[in-house]
Amino acid sequence: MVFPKDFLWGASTSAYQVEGASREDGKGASVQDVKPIPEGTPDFTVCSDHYHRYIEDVALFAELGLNAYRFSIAWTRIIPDGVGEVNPKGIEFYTRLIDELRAHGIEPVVTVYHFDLPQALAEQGGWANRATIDAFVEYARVLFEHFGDKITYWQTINEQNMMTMVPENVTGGTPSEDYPLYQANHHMLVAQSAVMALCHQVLPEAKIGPAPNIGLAMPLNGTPEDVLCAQYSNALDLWLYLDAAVYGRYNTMALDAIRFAGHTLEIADGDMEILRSGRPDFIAFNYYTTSTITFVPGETPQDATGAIRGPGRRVPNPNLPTTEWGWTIDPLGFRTTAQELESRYGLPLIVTENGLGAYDQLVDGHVEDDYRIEYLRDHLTTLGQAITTGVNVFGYNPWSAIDLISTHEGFLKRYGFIYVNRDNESEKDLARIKKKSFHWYRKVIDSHGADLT
Ligand code: BGP
Repeated sequence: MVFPKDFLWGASTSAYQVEGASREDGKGASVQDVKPIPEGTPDFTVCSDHYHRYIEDVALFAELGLNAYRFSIAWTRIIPDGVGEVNPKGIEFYTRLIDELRAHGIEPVVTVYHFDLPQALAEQGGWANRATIDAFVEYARVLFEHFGDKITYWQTINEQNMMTMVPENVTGGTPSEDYPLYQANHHMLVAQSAVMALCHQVLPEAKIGPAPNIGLAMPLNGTPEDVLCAQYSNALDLWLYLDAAVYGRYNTMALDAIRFAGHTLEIADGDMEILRSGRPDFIAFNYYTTSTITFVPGETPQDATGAIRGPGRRVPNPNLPTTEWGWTIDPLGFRTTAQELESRYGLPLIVTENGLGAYDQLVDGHVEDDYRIEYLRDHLTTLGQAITTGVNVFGYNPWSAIDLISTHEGFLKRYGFIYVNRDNESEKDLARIKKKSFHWYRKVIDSHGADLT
């Protein structure tokens, strides 16, 4: 048997993309609710209406065979203004959702924060403001108090690296030119470590870890310059986040690239102690793709002596196909990435996202998403290979359990096993329809990963 006995066969969503009810029952606005919406896509008031239909959805997750469900809690449902009053209706909703999952034998795998910073905090500078560290720790404390006896697996922050690399994920709209990217990132790292330490202190049985987006960068050519640029890219975009979370230190190459590029980064007294105080029990990671890097003279950071001091340019990989949105498809890169994580950190791993966004078509009540089955099959195959070589992976949660809003395309770009009958123009009846991939994944789970056909 390739997959371990207690393997978590799950699927994934996030609060602001699936729930809707974005201004109901006392919920405050998050940066996602107020950001400019890409033309032709809906806002977040309805999404997949999971907030009102979670009972039906959880029943479908159980029918799919899931024994885990990875979702996020909306900070603004729990503490509408980011700090201060706790909203009882928010606590009630997640209590009901978690109880419903448990009643169906589904392990809740909870993300504390997935791109939906409270707008009230964003107005005070968001993560650029040190006060957000305390706000995050207090928010986590509320979650631990109310849900600690029901949850074993917590993830601190979804894709912190994608919030720093694409800052609109953290600030809502386009950040101002003087937004201190790496200062804000530093505050997030400190907050994350403080929350991991708090979790271990108040919930000794619980397990907690970070959830970055990890896909290795590789050199386009076999030139030493491309290799060095790819190494910088991995340091800056990946290892910065995990070295801080796991070892409580700044990755040297990342720090060099940050300082050489002239970013502000002030590390206050005591911050490194906090970083060292919080240790993860596992690494959760989202994997969609690898990247390919090349050295470009005049563009790649170089100092006066000509020494390279930062990453190169991301380019398409000529050896690999892409999705309809130009994302490179690299199943073997999934194995390489998992093995690299194992050799760098030696911690248990859980995949919290992996999947294919596509223009699914509902024809005569059916969605024949063979392309998604192929993508997931190829990735599960290489994940199995990684496990066979000794990598400790304890769960797989493809994105997404059910169709939900994609950041730039709304409902045009779908990922789910369950089709939601709506589009960008109309909410239609929001009916749930099982796609072909639903039946395929159920068979995979039933056979414990032995039957991927
Ligand atoms: C990840 C995010 C998810 C989800 C996914 C797919 O980066 O954690 O929230 O959005 O990517 O992205 P997209 O919908 O842009 O294709």
